[in-house]
Amino acid sequence: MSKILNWEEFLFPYQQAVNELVLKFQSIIDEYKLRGLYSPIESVKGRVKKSYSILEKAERKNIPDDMIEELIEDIAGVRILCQFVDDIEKIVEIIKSRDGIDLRVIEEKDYITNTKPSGYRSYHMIIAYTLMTSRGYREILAEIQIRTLAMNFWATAEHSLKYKYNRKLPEELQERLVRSAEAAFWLDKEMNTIREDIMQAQRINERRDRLTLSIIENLKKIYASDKVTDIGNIDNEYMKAMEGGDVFKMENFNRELEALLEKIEADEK
Ligand code: 0O2
Repeated sequence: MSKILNWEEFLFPYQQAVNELVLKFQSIIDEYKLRGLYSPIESVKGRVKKSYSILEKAERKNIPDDMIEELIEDIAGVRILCQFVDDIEKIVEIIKSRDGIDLRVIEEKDYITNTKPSGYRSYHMIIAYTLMTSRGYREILAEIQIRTLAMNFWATAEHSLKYKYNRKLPEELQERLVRSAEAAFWLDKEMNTIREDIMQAQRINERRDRLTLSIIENLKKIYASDKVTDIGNIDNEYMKAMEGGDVFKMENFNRELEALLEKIEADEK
């Protein structure tokens, strides 16, 4: 029988730590995007381990109840996904740059260089996160898992299968999983080699999205003005500028719209 009687209270700070960490990593993504830069972090999510899962791990590892907080490092868990293997190193640097500010890095486990026999690849960082509670500052252990989308696809599938087979996967399935982990890693390595091309394409797409929004906003303002008489001509120019999604043509058209808007504003004064 567990000595932890009030799980809600026990897990509360862990949930608070997960919420704060997810918010902080999400803000990093948002800031990169705002500055029109490529974000090494693709997405982030977190979870607090369920009480039954904590107890199962404690039993499996012979951890007494009063040592759970100290020895189970992944009660608070954050998972950071990235597109390319090279992004992992950058994310690790981002986390290390916060060392001594709002967290302490306790341990790093590189399961990419040291792939697990199962085929599992991921970079783990165990941190002590500083939490401000109603009773003052407190450090909470958390595990940050950093992996590519391909690594995550594999790990999620394997995790579900492990649950289905109660952690004892049939040998043939284990072998197939090891082979598919290698295939996923091959994909990661291939994508890494064409990283620059993919990133450039993504940057152009983002620029095109921002330009489209700006053109539509400018057109709205122009249409709302009673000073413009040749709307038909502007419509024609719009169709030509948007044809084929050429960013340079769109940029030129947007500059023309901005100049026209400036003239309208000057006339209205
Ligand atoms: P869950 O359900 O994800 O929370 P261990 O002895 O391996 O159980 P330890 O010593 O705390 O755990 O550390 P380790 O090996 O770094 O594993 C921590 C977590 O990494 C695991 O938590 C998994 O989330 C993930 N992980 C590690 N190995 C594998 C693997 O082979 N396959 C998959 N899919 N995930 C793995 P939990 O508590 O085991 O599970």
